[in-house]
Amino acid sequence: MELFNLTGKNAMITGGTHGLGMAMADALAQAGAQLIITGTTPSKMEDALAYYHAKGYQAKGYLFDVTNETDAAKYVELITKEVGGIHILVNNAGIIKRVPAISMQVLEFRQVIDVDLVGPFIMSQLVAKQMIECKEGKIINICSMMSELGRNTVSAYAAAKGGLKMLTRNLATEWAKYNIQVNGIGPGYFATSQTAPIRVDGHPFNDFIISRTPAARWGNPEDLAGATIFLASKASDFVNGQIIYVDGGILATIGKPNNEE
Ligand code: GCO
Repeated sequence: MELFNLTGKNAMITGGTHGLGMAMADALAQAGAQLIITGTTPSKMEDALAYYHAKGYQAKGYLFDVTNETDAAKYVELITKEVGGIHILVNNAGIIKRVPAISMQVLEFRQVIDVDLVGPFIMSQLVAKQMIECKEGKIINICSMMSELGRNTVSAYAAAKGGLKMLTRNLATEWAKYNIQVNGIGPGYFATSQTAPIRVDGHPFNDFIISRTPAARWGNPEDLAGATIFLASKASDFVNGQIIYVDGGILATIGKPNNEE
């Protein structure tokens, strides 16, 4: 199990105050990592740190916007002084706007691209500078089914997550020689606040996802723990530019007719 031991490692999880980010942070802490949680909402950060500390985890929180390169640089420098080097970066912070492409405001489109794609670039570039110096590092970009597939109303999100998949491959190409492994996790459809609006009982999307997913259920955040620990640990030292889809089988199938078991 030494392969998966993260004791002594500092793991930064952007947007780690709730949802899948919190689940991945929890997994990394269980494997021994010290948590560095970023967020933008003071109340969410306060609640998240209370949760992490109640579980006995070492966790510090920093409130800044990952799309603001000046602020991000300032905080990465502060964190490095206060906590030490960042060994693991999980680019999880993201937003979604479900609006038909024909009526989406350009500003809305740009906002999604900024948070979901430019933010991970900013954070990866800042943290990679120190990873290059110590010749080791793990960057995990949180992609999506929409890195591979489109669907109505999520054009900006799909463009960002598709771009994040290719950013993952490109950073892996440029930084593997420094022993930095850059990979991604593509969650399928998970029961979180982000999907709550499309998960309500009777919502057509809820029934659709259950039928479209071979595992016939929504993912639970803890379903991401294994892939997260794997990509953050020595076990993935020769894995570069890969997206691990934790999706209950959605991407493996064209689906089945409604009346088929
Ligand atoms: C949606 C969902 C998806 C999921 C996830 C799938 O509106 O289609 O919110 O975006 O959250 O990204 O991988």
